Amino acid sequence: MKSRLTQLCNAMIGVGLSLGLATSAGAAQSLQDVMKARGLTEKDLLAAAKTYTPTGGRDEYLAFSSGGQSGQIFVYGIPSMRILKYIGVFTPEPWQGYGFDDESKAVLAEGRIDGKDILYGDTHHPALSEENGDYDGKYLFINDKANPRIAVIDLRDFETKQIVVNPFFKSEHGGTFVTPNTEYVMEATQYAAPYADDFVPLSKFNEVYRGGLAYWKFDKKEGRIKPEQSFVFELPPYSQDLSDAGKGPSYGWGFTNSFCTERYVGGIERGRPPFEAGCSQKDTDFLHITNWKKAAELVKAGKVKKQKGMYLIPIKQAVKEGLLYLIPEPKSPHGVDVTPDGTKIIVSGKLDTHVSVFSFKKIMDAIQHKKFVGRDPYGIPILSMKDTLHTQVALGLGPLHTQMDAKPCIAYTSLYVDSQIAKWDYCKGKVLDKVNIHYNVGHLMAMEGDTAHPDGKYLVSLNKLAIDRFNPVGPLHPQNHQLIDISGDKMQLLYDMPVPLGEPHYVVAIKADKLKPEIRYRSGWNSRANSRSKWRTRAGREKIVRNGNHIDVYGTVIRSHITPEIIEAKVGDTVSLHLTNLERAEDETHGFALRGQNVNLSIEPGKTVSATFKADKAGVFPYYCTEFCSALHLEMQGYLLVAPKNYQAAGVSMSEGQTYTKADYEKQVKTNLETQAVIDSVVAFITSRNYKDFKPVVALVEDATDQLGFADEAKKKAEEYAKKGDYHNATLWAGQWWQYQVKTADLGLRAKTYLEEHGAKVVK
Ligand code: RUQ
Ligand code: CUA
Repeated sequence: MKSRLTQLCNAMIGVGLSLGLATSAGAAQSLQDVMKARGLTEKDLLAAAKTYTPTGGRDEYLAFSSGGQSGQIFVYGIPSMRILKYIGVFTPEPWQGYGFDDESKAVLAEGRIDGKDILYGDTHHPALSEENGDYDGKYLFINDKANPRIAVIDLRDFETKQIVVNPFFKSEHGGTFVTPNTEYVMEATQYAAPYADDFVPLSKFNEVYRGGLAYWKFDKKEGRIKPEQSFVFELPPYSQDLSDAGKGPSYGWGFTNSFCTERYVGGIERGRPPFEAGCSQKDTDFLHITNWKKAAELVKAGKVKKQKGMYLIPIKQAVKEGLLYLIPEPKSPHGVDVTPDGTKIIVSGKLDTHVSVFSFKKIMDAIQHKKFVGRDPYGIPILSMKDTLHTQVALGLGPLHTQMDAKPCIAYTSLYVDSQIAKWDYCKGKVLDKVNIHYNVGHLMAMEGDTAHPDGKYLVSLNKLAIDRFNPVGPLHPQNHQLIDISGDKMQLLYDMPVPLGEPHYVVAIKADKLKPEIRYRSGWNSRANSRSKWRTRAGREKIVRNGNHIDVYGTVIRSHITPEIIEAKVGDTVSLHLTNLERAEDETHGFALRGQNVNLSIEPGKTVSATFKADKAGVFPYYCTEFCSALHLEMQGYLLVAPKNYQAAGVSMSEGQTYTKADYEKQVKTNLETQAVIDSVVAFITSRNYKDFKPVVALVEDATDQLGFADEAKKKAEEYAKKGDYHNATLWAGQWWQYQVKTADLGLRAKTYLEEHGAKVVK
């Protein structure tokens, strides 16, 4: 009889043959045939060639997109537009075990409001950390508009590490935007509300309701926001909107616009005109100008009082110290964007056809000469729009957001109502080109387009509606991210990417080679706390420790077993599972799922995670690995047995379905020797090639060597039992020896295929 491995190899060859046939059948068609059959134009082919990325290829940029109402972030490559990852941020995400292990539950718990778990977010604006105004590839921030919160994501492992709740705001929008060295993360309110947590009637709107702008202090070394070093500007109850931080000459200043400076309060159900009417009466709203650098100095000098754990700068103090100014800006503005050189501030008025370009120098001149046209009802000095404007350019209907090109003075602005993107020159005030998008673009994003040194090349249009772009999937449509080539004079639409997630607002893209994510964790790592886990467990040191009613299980996972495989508890016990993944190989994640207890873990190589739950019911609870990690993955299983309180074990013997004899043992050993021969031939192939020149192969070989080491240990145990005449256990250990051989062979074959596909050379 053929060994199982030979069968496996034959099956593999079979797959290869059928693939080969399919490829040659495809190759028989010419490009023209395919174009005709699919109705493609030459322009389509050109677009395809600009985005298509062959297997194993890499993207030049990675984009981090807000996942809107999903409370997540997702990551995709540009120009391929292939989605690479979802990152759980404000919402539990089962694949990553986010919100299911104790470590990540602690992160989500930081985001509680009034002690309540808030398990969703309305994510809007991701921001990458910066150094001298350019992305450094270290951290990512995102806000939650609905529950005023900010999250910190570490780009070493793309995991959420911290959530902070704004103690004053009841709603926000203008975050996250970072200052040029990530000194601070900006977050502005949206809908005004009282700072206190009690009831305040709407009749007190003007006196007690407030807007605000937080500057959250970020510690780059630690990778954490420091609320106790952060400060908040008290602002009038206007609806503050987006922000941007100054850079270059405008370094130290922040810009935040607003709408509904009418301070209108609706009540349509009472016969009052609705918010939308009352909030769009005036021709202008206010651009808020804040001096965060001077504010930080005041805080440092002990001149600002603390409230609710943060520094709060009252309007009066901000005005007195010259930290806060207003400039009228056209009706119901949306985006505010500082140009790469920091000299100009571009504001779009949703209800105006213009974008307004303000000059930072003119703003400073007006401030220096105290040239104010008046004060708002809260005493904040107002600069004149005329004095501070550089130019205004009519772009089209509903201008929202602006991004910058690598070429000087070139910007792109989204036109929501027109469903277009306009390319224009903000120095000369001239429109250069327009492209139609599908449909109603909100944000748009050029490569590193909000930094001091934008890259240009591509633009992504984040559309609010998809309507007819994709196959219908019911009333709720996917989102549509459209990729546009901006390398030439004319913009060219390249690709539509449907996204089945919440409405994305902003997205940021960074040059992929600036990111240096890890492949594995240091062994026994608590990734959320970024430290060694106190629960880490080494191979052979697994144990179950009982302390009164609490059981701590120090376990490990490795291809293909979970240690321990049997856990006994009694009703009423609290069980804490602590599992360490012992793997060092790339992509060898193990999962862990347990019936009925909401326990679902993702344990990446090196990671230690915990899951604590109450064994509140007697019963049998199978658990298993949820990642198909090896041929014997289905056997990666175990039992949690919860016995009734008064249960007394009658005996310790396990009943097994089979007993093995000397003949069984010898048969297994024969299979193992045959398998070893296959391994040897694969090893001979690999070592006769220049495999050391291929990094992925070197990693596979290391992993295979580890597995072979385990095989050796199992072999020794089998032989010891055989020597004692215990052929039952000898056969079982010989089977385990074979398991490790199969893993070795699997790795070896993967390495061999890689070498064949990459033209490895024969060496002497
Ligand atoms: S905002 S477009 Cu947060 Cu513009 Cu959505
Ligand atoms: Cu580990 Cu499947």
